[in-house]
Amino acid sequence: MLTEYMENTKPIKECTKEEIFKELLNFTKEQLTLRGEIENKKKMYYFSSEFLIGKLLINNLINLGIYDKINDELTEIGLQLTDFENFENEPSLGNGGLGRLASCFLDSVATLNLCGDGVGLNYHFGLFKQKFEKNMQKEYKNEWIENDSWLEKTDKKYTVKFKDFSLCSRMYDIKIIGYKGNCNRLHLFDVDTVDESIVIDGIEFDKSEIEKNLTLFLYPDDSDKEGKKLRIYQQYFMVSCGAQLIIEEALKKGSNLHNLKEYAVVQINDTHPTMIIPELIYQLRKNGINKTESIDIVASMCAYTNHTILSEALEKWPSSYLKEIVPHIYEIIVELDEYVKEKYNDESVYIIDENDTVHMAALDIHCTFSVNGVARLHTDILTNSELKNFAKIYPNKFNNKTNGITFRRWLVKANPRLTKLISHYIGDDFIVNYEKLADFGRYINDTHVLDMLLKIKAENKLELQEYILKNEKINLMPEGIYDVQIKRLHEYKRQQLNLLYVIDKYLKIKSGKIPHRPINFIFGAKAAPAYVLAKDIIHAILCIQSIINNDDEANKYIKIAMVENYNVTYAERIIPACDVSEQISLASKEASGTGNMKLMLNGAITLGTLDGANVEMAQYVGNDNIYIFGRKSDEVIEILSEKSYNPIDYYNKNKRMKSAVDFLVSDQMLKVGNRTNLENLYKNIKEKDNFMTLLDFEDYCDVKDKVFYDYENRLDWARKMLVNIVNARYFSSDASINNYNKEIWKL
Ligand code: 26V
Repeated sequence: MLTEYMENTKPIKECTKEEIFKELLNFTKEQLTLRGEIENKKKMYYFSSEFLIGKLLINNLINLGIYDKINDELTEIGLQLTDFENFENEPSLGNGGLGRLASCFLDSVATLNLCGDGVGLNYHFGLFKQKFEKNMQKEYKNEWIENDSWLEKTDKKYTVKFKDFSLCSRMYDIKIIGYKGNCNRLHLFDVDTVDESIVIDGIEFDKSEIEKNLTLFLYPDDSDKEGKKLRIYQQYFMVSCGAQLIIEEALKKGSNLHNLKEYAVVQINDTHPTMIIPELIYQLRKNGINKTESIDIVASMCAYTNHTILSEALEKWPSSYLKEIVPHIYEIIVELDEYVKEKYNDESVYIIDENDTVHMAALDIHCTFSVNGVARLHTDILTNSELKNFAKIYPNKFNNKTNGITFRRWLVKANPRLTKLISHYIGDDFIVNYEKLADFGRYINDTHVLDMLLKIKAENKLELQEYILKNEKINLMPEGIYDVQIKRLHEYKRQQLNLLYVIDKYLKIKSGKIPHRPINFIFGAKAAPAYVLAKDIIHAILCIQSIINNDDEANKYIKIAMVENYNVTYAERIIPACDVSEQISLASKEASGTGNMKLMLNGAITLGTLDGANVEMAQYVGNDNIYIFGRKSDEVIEILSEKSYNPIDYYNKNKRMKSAVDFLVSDQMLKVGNRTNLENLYKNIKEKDNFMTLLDFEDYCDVKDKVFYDYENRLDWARKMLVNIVNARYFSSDASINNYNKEIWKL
């Protein structure tokens, strides 16, 4: 196919790799245009400030169903598709789980042949690029847009009105192809006036020139007033473009707008796109629909997904900012708030509080027809505690939609070896029919299959060793265990707990107690640029990495690899090679997690707390196939409400823990690290420890030791792997999207 396509250019054998890549790109784009668009009277619009789509060439070829054909053609000239990964930049349009979820969902929506588009922003530098300098995280702009990218510039333009000026938008599209199916689109809005040259040092820029800076960065630092206002500008710009698109498309299909809900349903991904509600109301009124009807229409076509219970992460904007930037929208928010205040005599459900602060989640809950959490436990906590006063008012609105991941990227693309093995035994239907994966369970006592699972894992581990050696100059020990914690850096995710275990292990080795098998501790995490403690934790991990990896007495037994600029591409390499998956958040704090599901699908065994989707994972695989430790969510919620936790009590009681904590400010650490940062972390753990690391430390160490001990029974371990792989079928995003469609979108 490719060779034919290239007939008019140079013969493929005479081309450089770069030239072949360009041809591959154009060829794949052409194949995509040959596919039809998914059409339907009613369309779902997925509004999200993030879409972490990952590289697209291989993914698109897989979904086109021509990956093997093209790869075979390349093999004839001694190449393979994976040789071209490095030529493509990874789009930097997301931050973590929430953005990757949006992308898995778009893949599943298209694969299930549902009509649904994504709506977001085209950030030129997206999320920062992370570099490590002097054992510290440094942020740089992430230039991902190329001339030959997947972005299609369209002629669609809308005027977005702010108080003192208007901006003209430009829509870019990325095609989203379903597996062996047709296409939907991801619409990314931008302004032509954006000026990349105003970024001076790292990620610093003048926050006041909106027409120049609007779409430069995802989540610009909002620790100051200018930053907060810029976020409001971004959010309103996104939803206003999206609302105008929805109305235009509905009118074209024959809607009279009174019946808009028959043409469009909006899924609001967290609170960032919440202003879609007042904006749609505003647009409908502009089109002649009266006050109450416009509110009713919008509430009947919008649905909201909550992704966190952490109060500091729930968006609240001072009224004055909204008044200053989008007064016509603020006016509608006031109207909605008055309506709420009239009806309910309960301050906890007000949209605007007594400090004149607008609670975006409250606006969502009142003005949508569906509110969902992202895992069973998370939804229970929302309805029974965090949002219980809302749940009382609207018992039927609250529902659960457990997250999921697409098998196309996280198995077929990331782990071709495992995909081939499973396909060999049960055929390849499971790629789109997740229930079929159950058939692989039949091989639970087949020693050949179990051996193959171990062999594949070993090969994937070797590949990762080579990659990390090349990229990080760290030489992992592939005969050892790969223990992996990859996720955004946050205190509640407790990378510091993992780190304390590593320190403990190191101190043990120094005192002569060596592990029976080498262990590689692999970390990947970015910290928000203004989140000081998170950056201090990264600093501590990097310092320990430098101490241990350079200590010849210890580095035979343990190694640390904190990889630079962890992203989707890196995840695709680490996940298939992982033995032990660290999911160790403080119970009740991780809404769901999705990395846990990806690792499970690739045969990693979870070491985790009963938090988020781990709870459901544990129910499916049973106690023998997952390692659970730590306080349960209800205990944690109680301790938090009593305010009774004091870390120093635990520190004083446990010598092993004390030594590990004290090591953070030891001479050895101060030699490679910065005193201020290390002392800040040390003090925080001893005096505050907001997410109760020390409370769970002992149990964590004991269970983790048991994991490493059990790893030695290789056949038993392989059985655990198989049980995990088979049960990961419940976490296919196809399953989640089926539920969203049946219960919310009704397309
Ligand atoms: C954001 C922030 C920003 C300010 C500092 C504190 C903080 C804490 C948490 C967050 C998370 C915001 C929402 C989010 O990304 N939630 C993630 O959504 C995933 C997809 O549903 C889910 O798997 C993760 O558990 C959840 O943390």
